[in-house]
Formats: sequence, C-alpha cells, structure tokens
Amino acid sequence: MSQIPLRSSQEIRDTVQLILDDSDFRFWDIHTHLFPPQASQLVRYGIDELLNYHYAYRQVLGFRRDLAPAEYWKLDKQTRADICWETYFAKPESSTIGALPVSEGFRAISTILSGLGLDPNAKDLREARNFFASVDPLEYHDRILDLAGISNVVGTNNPFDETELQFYQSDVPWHESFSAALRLDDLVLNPKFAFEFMQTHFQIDVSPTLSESTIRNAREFCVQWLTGDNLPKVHYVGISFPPDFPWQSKTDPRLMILEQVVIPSCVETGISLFLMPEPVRGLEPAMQNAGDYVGKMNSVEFGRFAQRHGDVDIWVSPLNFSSQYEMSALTCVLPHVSPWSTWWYNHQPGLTQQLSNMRIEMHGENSWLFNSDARVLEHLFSKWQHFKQEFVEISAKQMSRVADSGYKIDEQSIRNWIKTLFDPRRINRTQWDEALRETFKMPLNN
Ligand code: HDL
Ligand code: ZN
Repeated sequence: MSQIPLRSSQEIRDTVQLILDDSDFRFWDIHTHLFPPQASQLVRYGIDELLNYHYAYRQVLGFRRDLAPAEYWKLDKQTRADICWETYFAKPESSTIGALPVSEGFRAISTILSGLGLDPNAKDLREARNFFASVDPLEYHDRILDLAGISNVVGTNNPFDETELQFYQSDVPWHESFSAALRLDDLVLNPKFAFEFMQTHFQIDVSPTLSESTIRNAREFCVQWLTGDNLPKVHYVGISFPPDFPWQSKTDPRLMILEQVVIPSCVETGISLFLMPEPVRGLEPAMQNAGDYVGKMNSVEFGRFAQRHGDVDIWVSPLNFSSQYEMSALTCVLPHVSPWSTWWYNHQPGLTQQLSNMRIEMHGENSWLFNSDARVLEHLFSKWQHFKQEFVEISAKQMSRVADSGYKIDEQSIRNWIKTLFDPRRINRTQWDEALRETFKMPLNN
C-alpha cells in the first residue's frame, strides 16, 4: 500500500474514493431492523414495500392533499404504491405539475432501481413487480449486501414481540451475516405490559411493585437474552426514550428498571447500551408509522445520568438534531459516552455532512458516523450508497486539512483511519480495549 504523501485535495479525494470502491472493503451496519432471509414472515423487500414505507407515503400524503389519510388507508397496498409511483416517478404527460424523486426517501428508490438494473423512469410498476416476484430471497439478500458493500448486519431484536419471539424460539437458522441487538423499550417504558408478557411467555415471577425478587428475575431474564442461544451474538442493548424521560427521578419505575435491571445486566455481560432519546411516538395516528414526532430532552439531566454509569459504554443518538451538538460536547466530558450515527429525520445528506464534520472536528474518531436503520432490505443499499457519496467529501475535506497543516497523509493512513471509524470492535468495550492494547505498546493499567 502506498505510503507516498498525498498533497493535493484531488489526490486525497481520489484515494478516499478508491478505498471505498475497493470490493474487499466492507462495512458493518450496526443498527438495522432487518431479519435474515430465513425469517420469511419478518422480511420486507421489493417495490411495494419500498413505496409503502413511511419515508414514501408521508410525502405522498403531504403533497397529494386530494387524498385524505383515512381514504388512502382503505386502498390496497399495490394501489397505494401505484399512487406513489404516478405522483413522483411516472411524469404524467400533459401536466404542468411535476413532483420529482428529489427527497432522500424517493431518491433512495431511484438509486435502488438503477442499482438493480431496473428503470426508475418506467411508466408503471410492471417490470419492477415481475423482477421482485422472481427473486430467491436468500440469493437476493446476498446480492443487496454486495451492492451495499456490507459484510455484517446487526438487527434489532425485541423479545416482547410475539412474531419475533416465534422466530427466536424456532429452529430456523440465521443467515451468517446477522448478529443481534436486544431491544428493551417495552421493559423500560411499558413495564406493566412487559411483566405480563414475561409471566405468560416465560413463566417468570415479576410484579409491577418492583420488589427485590422482581428486579433479580428481570435482570436474569436480560442476561439470559444477552448471552443465551435465542439470538446470535448480541452487541448492545437498544432503547428509545420520550423527550421527557425522567433521567433523575430515582423513584420513577422506568428509571428504576433502567438503572437496576438493564444497566447491571450490561455491566455483568460487558455489553454496551445504545440510547435513542427524543421520539414522540404516535403524535398523528392517522399517519401510522410516519406519525412519530420529535421533542427535546434535557441534556444536562441526561449527562448527570450518564455520569453515574461510567461502568457501561453508552452510545447515544438523540433524534433532535440540536441535541447532537450537546452529545458531542458530552463525549468530550464523559469518555464512556459516544455519539452514534443518526436516524429518521436526520438521515439526510445535508445533515450527515454537517454532523459528521462537527463530530470529527470536535472529537476525532470518538463517534460512530453511520448506520442504515433499514427496515426494508433495499434501504441497506440506497442508504450506504448515499452515505458513501457524502463520506468521500467529508473525509477528503478533513484529510486535506490535516495535509495542509504539514502532517503527512498517505493511502495507508487514510485506509486505517476509515477502518478505525467503522471498526465493529468499537461497539464493545472489552474487544476494543484488547485491540488498542495490541496496537499501542505504552504500559496501561490492565
Ligand atoms: O426506534 C428506532 O430504532 C428508530 O430507528 C426507528 O425504528 C426509525 O426511526 C424508523 O422507524 N425508521 O423507519
Ligand atoms: Zn432504528
């Protein structure tokens, strides 16, 4: 690999592009909502899924005000997809109204179709539907991972979901690309439901009074899910929180469960915690999955909460863009807290640029820059493809600045830097500490 110093920003940009285009260079997608192709009842792919995803229909319902949501939902899935297509892709002749697939949600669909050799300019969905009807789910899964340049996919695995649980308790094998994240929103935010579920489905003795035995049994339940056989390797516990989550009210059952059940299970197993504050769930039920809004958390209270838990690695991804700045500041203060990627409303190229530059400039490598959050398989491809387009610009700019300062940048150092930013061992403290000890020879306290 070349160690000749790169000088011009064009040379640096070309080198970054070369590294990202290298087919041996594969990313881990560390937060998705995907399931292995074998779990057929949970897998979503194809044009009708894409056009019925909330990124797409929320826009149709915003632009096509002639369609009331209540009427829209009475239509079947294919008709809804056809409406989407007609509005954004089919370019009706003799019309002076011209919506384009310019938003991130629709550009993604154009990228996906082009990447699969289908025509995003087609007049209707016949060709696309025929194609998706003919794919073999297993082969297709691998094809999408190849297109996306992804080697490994981390799912989101909720033991309190009946359909998911059926799969976890079955003998159906997992695809080798998958590993897991334990999703515990129900346990923390809706303990009444979670405890009933634990009693009914696992015969575990737990009660809403949060007695000592309840805490102990719930903790055992978590440890069992983090280390047992139901899931492939679990990398972290994921939880989303409303903006007004009581980070300081020690008598609030939700905080008690988080601090007395979930966090001790993470500490015991050496598994990280991934927190997603600020969604306001179901503000507009008529919008279905697009009906969640965003609020603003109290970052100081969150910081004090995180400060109390230096024994667990905390990754945090607030939904409110403005809170991202506060989380970057927090990682400068609390080294066990790191900002993590973005989701939902922040998954836009302009915001990715802004946020990634801020993070790199403020705290170098101490964040995780991207995950897809894909629920429909093809989003893995469009989101990574679009991210990489932005990342070339981001890293070329940052590397050029370092080169301008007099520090020598070559292909190897850029490659190592990108690999470090996306090194999956970073998700887990124990693994990462080991990797760092192997690399840096300075004596450290164990
Ligand atoms: O709660 C989460 O994990 C989020 O990432 C949501 O799933 C996400 O915003 C979503 O609904 N994406 O489609
Ligand atoms: Zn998610």
